[in-house]
Amino acid sequence: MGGTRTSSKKEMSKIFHIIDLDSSGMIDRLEIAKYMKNNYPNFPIVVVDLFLMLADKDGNGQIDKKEFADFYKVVQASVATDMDLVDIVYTATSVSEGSENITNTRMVNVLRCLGINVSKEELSNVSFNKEDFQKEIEQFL
Ligand SMILES: [Ca+2]
Repeated sequence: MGGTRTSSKKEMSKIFHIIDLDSSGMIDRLEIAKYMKNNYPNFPIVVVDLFLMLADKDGNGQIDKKEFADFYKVVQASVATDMDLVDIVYTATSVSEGSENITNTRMVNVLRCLGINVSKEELSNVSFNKEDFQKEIEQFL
């Protein structure tokens, strides 16, 4: 197991450097969007934006290696299991949150990123597990 983890970490690092076109040590939306378009044309670009929004705590539009590692986990899982959009969005959100339960504040941000404007008060729950999340999103899509 340890060996596998090391090699996937190395592979991830290699990919990060490929994406980081200007070698700034950070990747921005354009760099990541370009890479995803070339390598994973079916991956929803809205999830790239969503992940940037979730991962980018200081709002400068850049993601670092650690944040990218989380994003890459989502990409790999979605490719391996052929997830649908709602599934990918949920996975991206929960991976970035480090929790399977998503708060309604976060849910509002996720929905906004998908172009859906709702207020916290309009949501039925204060915390969403996967099933709640799917129900809530499907209601708006
Ligand atoms: Ca860069």
